[in-house]
Amino acid sequence: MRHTIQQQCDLLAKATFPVFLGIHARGEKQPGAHEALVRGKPGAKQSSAHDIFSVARKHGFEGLLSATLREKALDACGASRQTLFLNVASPEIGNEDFIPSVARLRNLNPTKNIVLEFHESTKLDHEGVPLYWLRKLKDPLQELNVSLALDDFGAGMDRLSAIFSAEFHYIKFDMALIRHLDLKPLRFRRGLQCLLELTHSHGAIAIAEGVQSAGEAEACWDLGFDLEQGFFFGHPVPAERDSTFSLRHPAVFAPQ
Ligand SMILES: [Ca+2]
Repeated sequence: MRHTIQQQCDLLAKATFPVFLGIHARGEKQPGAHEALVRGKPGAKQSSAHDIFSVARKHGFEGLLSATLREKALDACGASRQTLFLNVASPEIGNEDFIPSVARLRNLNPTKNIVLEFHESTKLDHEGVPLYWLRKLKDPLQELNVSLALDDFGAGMDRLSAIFSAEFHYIKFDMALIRHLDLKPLRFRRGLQCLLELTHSHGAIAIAEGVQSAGEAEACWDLGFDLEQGFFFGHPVPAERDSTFSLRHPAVFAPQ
C-alpha cells in the first residue's frame, strides 16, 4: 500500500519521542527554559535527529515533520510554565503552511512562552528572500505571542548586519565559539564580547550553546552571556524524567 506524505510523516513521527535540554540563567541550577530535541524510539530504524530528518528530507516532508514534532514536544511539556525553544527546519522558510502550523501550536497551549529557532544555515541573507520572509513573519508571530531565536550564531556566518536586521529576540551562539572559551586568548574573548554587546544593543538575549565544562560556563557568564545550555548542566531527557519542568516561572527569560 502506498502511503500519502501525511501518513509517511505520521509514521516517522510516531517512531520518535521528544527530549528536552535545559537552558540556564547564571546561578540557577534548575533550567528556566528548555530546547526540544528529538530521538528515535528504542528499536526504531533512525535514532538521531539527523537520521530522522534525513529520511524526511529524502521523501520531501521535512517541513511537515518539523511542524509535527513541535506539536509533539509542546504536548509532552504538559502544564509546565517554562519557556520552550522549538526548532524550525529550512524547508519551512518561505512556506505558506508555516504560520498556520504556529497558530495550531498556540491553540494547543495559549499561554506558554514559545520561542522558534531559525538555524543560521537557512542562509538568512541569501538573495534577501528568507530575510524578507522573516521580517514578514514578525507581525503574525507577535500576534501569536511567539518569539524568534537565531540558532548556531557564528557558524560560517558572514553578514552581521543582515542577521541583526531580522530582529531576533534571542541569539544562540554556536558551540564552536564556546568550546574551550576559558582557555582562549584574550583577543578571542574580546571579539566575542563585541558580538555580545552588539546582541544586547539590539535588545536580544544571548545564549551560549554547547557548554561542556565549569570553566566554559564561568567564562561565558563573565563575558556577559544571559543564558547557557549544554551537557555541563545535564543531558537532554524526556519531559517525565525532568523533575524541574513545573518549578519555575519563566519571566527572567522573556525578551525586553
Ligand atoms: Ca537549536
